[in-house]
Amino acid sequence: MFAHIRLALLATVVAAAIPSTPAIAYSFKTLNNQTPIVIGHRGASGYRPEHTLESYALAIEQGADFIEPDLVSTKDGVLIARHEVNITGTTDVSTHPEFKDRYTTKTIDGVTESGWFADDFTLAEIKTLRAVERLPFRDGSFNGLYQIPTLQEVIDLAKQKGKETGRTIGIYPETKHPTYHDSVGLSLEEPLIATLEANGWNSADAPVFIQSFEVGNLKELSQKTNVRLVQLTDAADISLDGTVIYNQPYDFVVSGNSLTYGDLLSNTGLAEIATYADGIGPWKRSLVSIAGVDSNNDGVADDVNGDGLVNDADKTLVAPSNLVDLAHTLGLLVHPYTFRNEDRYLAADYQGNPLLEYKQFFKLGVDGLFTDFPDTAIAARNNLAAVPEPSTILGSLAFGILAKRFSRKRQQPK
Ligand SMILES: [Ca+2]
Ligand SMILES: [Ca+2]
Ligand SMILES: [Ca+2]
Ligand SMILES: [Ca+2]
Repeated sequence: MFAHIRLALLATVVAAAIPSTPAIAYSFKTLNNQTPIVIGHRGASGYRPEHTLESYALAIEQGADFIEPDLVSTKDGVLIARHEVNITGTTDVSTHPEFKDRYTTKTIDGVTESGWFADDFTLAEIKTLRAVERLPFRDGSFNGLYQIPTLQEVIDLAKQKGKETGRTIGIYPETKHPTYHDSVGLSLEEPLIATLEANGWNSADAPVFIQSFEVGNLKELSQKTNVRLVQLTDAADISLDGTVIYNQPYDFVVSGNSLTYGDLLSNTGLAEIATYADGIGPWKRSLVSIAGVDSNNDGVADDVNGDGLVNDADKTLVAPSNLVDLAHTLGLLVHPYTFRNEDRYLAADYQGNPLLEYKQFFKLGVDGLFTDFPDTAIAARNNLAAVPEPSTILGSLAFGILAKRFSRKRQQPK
């Protein structure tokens, strides 16, 4: 009761003081109390064809701290920025008659697909292609303008922009399909480390995180480089009630290891990750999931907003998991993916306002996040940092003062 009155009194005093005091910096609950990083996912891929220098440059211009090249290998062993080995959907390769005979069918991570594949092209050939927008609901007006960059070109851009802006621009490369690349004799890890080494970025304090959905190659990398490593985790789906349905790292599928990504995100799994990596990159639904509505009882989520699609906009948030706290307790950074502005990716609770989603995740204490729209993430981060919500100021101030008093009391010898 006494504490309650004192809190109320403090709140009054603090509230009265607010108008005349300068803005109080938001206290991010990140692992190192640092401002969370914004990672330009495939660049600023909400605005430009993904994985082009133009997409990365825009991300940097918008304030991204890191740019994210996904890496696949060319036939001649050069690392280039593409999300898929299959380059049919992100380049104009299908319009090149000289490559007509390269059309083929391959099985990558157990999935059989047809098209044109990066590992059948030399870098010189890749350079004759131009990038196209992958998603039909995004701006296609930049189609056919931009080249496919190499990892070296991405590093050159980050360094050049770093000089121009006076900021540290990091890179966050992802090794795509390491098991597949090994199977075709185009292992990714060696050229990745060699390229980082050649650029003076093969060290723990380099502005670099290497990420992978597989486990084996990260463990291998942890023996070969001091660059910070991040274990990505995936999932197959979400059930109606918001339960995340986990699948497996592909190298586990191949080796017969029965553990799932869900197991990796348990306390035991995270402790294991902490032995070879510096952080985790979970799907955002492992932190905050969403539940559907099933009024027609067909077992699947309904199209609540009636736009003809069933997606995140038809679902509502469930209580956050304790994954951020679990990971932080083990010293692991948490960098969830992927944040996007379009309605279809936003739970109904946010009412189409992506800023609200970013703020929720920043408040959970994430150490960074992957976004297709770095400008929106930066706006949310700035907004949170500059203008704490009144209840947060009061709460943290009052709590801080009380905590100090109590801790001082505890420390006083009697
Ligand atoms: Ca990626
Ligand atoms: Ca390898
Ligand atoms: Ca239904
Ligand atoms: Ca809908």
